[in-house]
Amino acid sequence: MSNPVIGIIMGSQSDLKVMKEAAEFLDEIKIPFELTVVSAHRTPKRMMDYASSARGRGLKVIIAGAGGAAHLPGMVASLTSLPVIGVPIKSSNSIDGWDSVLSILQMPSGVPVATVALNGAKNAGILAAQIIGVTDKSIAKKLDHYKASLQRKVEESFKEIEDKGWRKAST
Ligand code: RP5
Repeated sequence: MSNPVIGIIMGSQSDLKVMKEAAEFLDEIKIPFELTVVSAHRTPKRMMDYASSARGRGLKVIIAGAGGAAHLPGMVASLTSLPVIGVPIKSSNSIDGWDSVLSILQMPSGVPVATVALNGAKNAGILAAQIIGVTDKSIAKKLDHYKASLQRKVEESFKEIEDKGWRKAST
């Protein structure tokens, strides 16, 4: 795999501090991706071109992040049949983040966006990798290792607490 199979887009460069977590995960697991800024409001034609050419360019999943009146993920989902994962971002124009969450989450029937938590770009990267892993065994294996590492971390944390003399749970 060397051509990008995942597209990471965001409404503004100011979203990069959050969206880079998706890119970092994909780098870690070695899935090729492309990353750029596409604004639904400021560059609508670019958004339409990006979404409508995505499948033809070999992309399999799109991760789209936006804040405030976060229309990018939903509009991109309306223009492609690729799965779109939406990342609501608490941006400078967000009231409290709920505006971004609801703008991405509350899609009309027929046009789904898989919405992750506020600023949840890492989970978007993991979910995109899991979608690729449905048909790519080597990616699926790496994800199994990743999940096992999460389990190990929790096991280490409770052993550390118990070693400090806190009472052991019965399970
Ligand atoms: C949204 O407006 C962007 O996705 C960003 O989260 C927010 C603020 O953009 P800037 O004013 O920082 O460019 O469209």
